[in-house]
Amino acid sequence: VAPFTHDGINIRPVGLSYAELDAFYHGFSNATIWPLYHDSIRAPQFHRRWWHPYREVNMRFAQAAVETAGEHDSIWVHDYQLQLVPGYVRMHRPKAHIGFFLHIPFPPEELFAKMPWRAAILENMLGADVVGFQTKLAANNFARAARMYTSAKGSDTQLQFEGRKVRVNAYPISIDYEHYEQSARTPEVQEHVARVREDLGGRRIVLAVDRLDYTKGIEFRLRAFEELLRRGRIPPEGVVFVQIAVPTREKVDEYADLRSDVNEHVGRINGTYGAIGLTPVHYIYNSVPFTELMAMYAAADVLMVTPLRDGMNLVAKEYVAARSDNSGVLVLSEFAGAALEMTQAVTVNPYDVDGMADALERALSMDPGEGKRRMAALRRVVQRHTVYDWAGAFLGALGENE
Ligand code: GDG
Repeated sequence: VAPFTHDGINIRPVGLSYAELDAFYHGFSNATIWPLYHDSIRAPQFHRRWWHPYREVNMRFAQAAVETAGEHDSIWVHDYQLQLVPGYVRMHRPKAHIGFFLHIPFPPEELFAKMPWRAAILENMLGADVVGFQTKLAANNFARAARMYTSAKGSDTQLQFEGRKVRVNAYPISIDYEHYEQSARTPEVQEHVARVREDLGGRRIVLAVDRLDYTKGIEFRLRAFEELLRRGRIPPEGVVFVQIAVPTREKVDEYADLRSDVNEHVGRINGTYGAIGLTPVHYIYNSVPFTELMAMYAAADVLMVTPLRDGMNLVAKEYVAARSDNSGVLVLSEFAGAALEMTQAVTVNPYDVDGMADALERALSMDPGEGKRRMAALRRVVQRHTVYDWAGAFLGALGENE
């Protein structure tokens, strides 16, 4: 594919064969690194037949960057699919300013230690001048692993590696706050909100929005909603749970299994607690258009963001940005990166089904004054730290290097 321009940005595609897509993307990226870096919630698979294409594809991305970048240019590499790119670029562009940002967690040493190619991964990440993570915890895990498995020396925030300084730090990502706040107010979205409320029979709305990924805690969340109904204090006539689950990585076995487990569980809850014309769980296995998503954020009385492990989680930030009247309650997992900033949410252990049912009851019966105070505080956090601040902080650090 030839280079092209989109929104004023020049894009140079890097081509992959289907076999490479399988091994590099579905295999090493999504069935080795993804589970390993998310607490090994599912067993990571280690295959040499995936590692070689992963290296090959990383080399090809690095090559494309080298061909387009000048000697002193800044190059910002993103995420777990491209961890080797900083090192490969460094070989050919020793004076470039290279940044690397990991969008997902970086695991503690006991887990990372299993990675058969741990030294190669760390050494190539250390090819960057700035290695950034969502949280301090991830940054510290990385610095520790680097000191353990490479020749790097130094502190948790500054390492020396092969005669260069490498900064290691947390740069929590965020959203375009204004964009979400304003989109939620448009007449088109507001009309949609009214329709959604009516369609759902005026019940209180509990919403969840995730890719259908085993890291997002969807099964435990369904159990919590089921427990809420079992307790009977809030009847199915009074509350509805809407789960939007966006299809993702369907070629990886674990995702197909998760899909059928969730289908079955939703069926069981609706079979037990539903009636003609009354469906307790509305399950959408599809991506919804942006205006609909905004309408759901604006309509939801409670948003449940309960991942078992998540680098950040932007859905939590988008929801609060959409609540300009300060209504709505955010129930948030302790294990999402977002929990470190969004301390006024109702926090939960996403493995604790009873605890989550308690949190849901609490959220649904929260005194409006307390709810508004909490939401206002949450909105301030996101408003004061947007995606532009995130990019500015990272690129600022990259510019300071040398
Ligand atoms: C990775 C890390 C980190 C979702 N459903 C629909 C839809 N979405 C949009 C949301 C949000 C995005 O997708 C999901 O972002 P998250 O941050 O929640 O999660 P991941 O996809 O796992 O992202 C994560 C992130 O990278 C950024 O660094 O926060 O921890 O895992 O923007 O709004 N958008 C539309 N329809 C949908 O149905 N239009």
